[in-house]
Amino acid sequence: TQSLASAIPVNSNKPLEHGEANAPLTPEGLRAHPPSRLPGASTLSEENFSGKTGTVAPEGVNASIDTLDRVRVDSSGQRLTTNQGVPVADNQNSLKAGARGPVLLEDFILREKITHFDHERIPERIVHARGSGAHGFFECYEPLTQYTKAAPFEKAGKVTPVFVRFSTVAGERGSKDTARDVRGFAVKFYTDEGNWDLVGNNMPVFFIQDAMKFPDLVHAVKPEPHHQIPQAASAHDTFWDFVSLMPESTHMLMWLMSDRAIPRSYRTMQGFGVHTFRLVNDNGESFLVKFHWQPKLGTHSMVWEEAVKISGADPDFHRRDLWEAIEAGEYPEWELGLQIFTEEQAESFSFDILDATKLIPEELVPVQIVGRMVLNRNPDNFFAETEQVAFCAAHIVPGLDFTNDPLLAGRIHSYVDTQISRLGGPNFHELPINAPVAQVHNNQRDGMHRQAIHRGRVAYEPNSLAGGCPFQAGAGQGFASVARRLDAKESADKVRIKPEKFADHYTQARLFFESQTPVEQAHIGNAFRFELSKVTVPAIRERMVASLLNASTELGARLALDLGMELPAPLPKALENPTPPEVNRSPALSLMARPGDGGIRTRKVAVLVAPGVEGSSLGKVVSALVAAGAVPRLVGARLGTYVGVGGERFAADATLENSPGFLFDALVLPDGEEALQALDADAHTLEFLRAQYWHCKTILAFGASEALLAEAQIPMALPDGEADPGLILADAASADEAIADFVAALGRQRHFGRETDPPKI
Ligand code: HDD
Repeated sequence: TQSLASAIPVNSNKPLEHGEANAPLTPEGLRAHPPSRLPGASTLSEENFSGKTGTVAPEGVNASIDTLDRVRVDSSGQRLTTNQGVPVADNQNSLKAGARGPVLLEDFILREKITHFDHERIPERIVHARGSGAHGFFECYEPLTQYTKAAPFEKAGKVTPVFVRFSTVAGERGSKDTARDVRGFAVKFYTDEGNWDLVGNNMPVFFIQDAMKFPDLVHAVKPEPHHQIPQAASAHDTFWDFVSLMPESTHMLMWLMSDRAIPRSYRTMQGFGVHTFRLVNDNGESFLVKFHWQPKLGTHSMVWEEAVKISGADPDFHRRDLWEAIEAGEYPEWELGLQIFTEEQAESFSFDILDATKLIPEELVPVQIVGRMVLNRNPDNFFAETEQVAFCAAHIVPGLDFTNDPLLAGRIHSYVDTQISRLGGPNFHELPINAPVAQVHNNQRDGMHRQAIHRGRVAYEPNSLAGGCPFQAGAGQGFASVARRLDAKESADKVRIKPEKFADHYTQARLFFESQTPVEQAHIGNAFRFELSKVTVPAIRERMVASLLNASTELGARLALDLGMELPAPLPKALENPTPPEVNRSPALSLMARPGDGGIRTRKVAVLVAPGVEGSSLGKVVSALVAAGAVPRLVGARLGTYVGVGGERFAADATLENSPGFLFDALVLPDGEEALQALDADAHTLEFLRAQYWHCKTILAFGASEALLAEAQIPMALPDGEADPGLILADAASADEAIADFVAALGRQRHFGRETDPPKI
């Protein structure tokens, strides 16, 4: 990335927008960002190694950082002032009439401080309230000028700064990260032709086909209005009442009940633009497109039981994971893939590409990789950046355009509108995180919190008094909508109806279910069972199962059994004989289709320590993990140093109490008689061990610690009698080999062969 610095499309004249001819912002003046972290140091998010955290981007790869530098504040070495810059002598005591007398109205310092505090909160996002953001850049691999004139795709190696915010949907701002939910995947590209927001999700389809239903959907999934229960959960009556009456949501429900809804990390999930968009080239020709983000680490998820436990022990699990990875220089990376196709192709598909409840199987239109996105800098301030960032589906740039997707149409309106109440007025685009790197010139004026100081007396166009400026860019340079209607044969009468293929609600739900591995299908079934078992009204459960029978008789029958109901008749379908699909299975829809490279970078491993551990094998495993880029943590009954039998010293920085097993990807049990006695006497140890096993994680047991496995009733073989590839026993002689096996097993992430329903452990 370092070498990219010279290729940056930094907007060297952004300061000129404000008339700051001598401002320090020039391409040469790109600021260096000193690493916040010493090499080899811990990456705990609680620790700061420099005065300011979040400053690890390689020098100059992010042009948006420099415009933000104009507003960065660093108070080191500064005296305390009021908001008017008046130095404050005493920040401890209010101004009183006598030591025990009343506080005086005159105390403007107290009043300013309290008044500001009283107004510190802004409304949270109506959906996607809980999120985490990071800065980074997009780099184009090859010019895409054949398809689009959009600035980021102009030439190979072109770098466009981005800010990304990941989120859950239903929960409030302080809710847990690991809820079963869709994840938002919103990318703001600060292109040199203005900002482009690709406001996507980690699932390629949506619940509804028309924005008209969005408020209903959100009201149904949010906590129920009378008692505000449950928080960040879809497992309740109103959600299932609504979706069971909206068969168009069936496909999305399959995704939501799959492990996609409980990702292991934001870094291990795909992203999708969902709608069909358009690419437009210099000749005005347009192509249809779907956007895909593919994580370099592969796609990995949690298991439900684990997600539930993590939400108690570390509600910030995903936020922490993203922060720590970036601070450690393990920059998360995704490749951007495009499915590009023509209107003629679209017309031949068995489904309608304007229907956001449908995806385009990769077998039909392959995904073409066109670039990569790297997140390499944490925000300096959560509120100023992550909370105030305003993504808007309406924000597109020349070279892109919308289609007539009726869900997208509502979004084009909704996002700008919501920012006006959330961010307090129409000037939210001036907040530093939202300001484009491109210059802004128009005749819009005034409004709450206006920052720009416009010169001159002209605020209209056409004008002669300002030489006609700012002038229209013209269709060649400026944004011009594609004139073509998607379907020229359609009449343009005003109607409130849907196209016919929108009525096929089940074909792709079936496609998704049939494309999953047996393990994933079992998890989908378990998730439906869990959620529907929380529904208190039997008629809702029955209607939902009746609907699911249309997608999969196997799934429907299983659920009827699991929920203790008679098998209902399938729900009548809106379209009895839909066009047969092009494919019945699409293996790319399985999470297992993208395991990553088998590496273990950033995986967290708990290494249990106690007084008298057998130290040499532990030392070896820790070194091997560090060498492979994993993050071993020494976990003891208490913090501090433990001495091994050979005098080795191990400093535990986590405890059995503060870091329970389910927070880790793998576990190492030490050898050593005295140590094992101590671990055995602590009930946390067996809990730890059982969680690791239940959640299908890798366990390495040295020497006599095998006895702990037996005590925790951990089976040594899989239910089918095969050896458990995730359970590795080592004696002193075989330590090296066992460590290599352990690293390889950890690379496979989970050992689902252990699973039984109900779980035995
Ligand atoms: Fe939305 C936020 C994604 C449909 C209205 N949406 C929001 C965010 C994401 C999405 C990722 C959070 C952005 C951030 O991090 O700040 N939304 C989607 C996707 C959809 C979708 C992928 C379907 C394909 N959304 C959708 C519809 C509407 C909205 C149909 C309204 C008609 N969405 C909003 C909103 C939010 C929002 C109310 C809440 C806060 C915000 O915009 O800034 O305008």
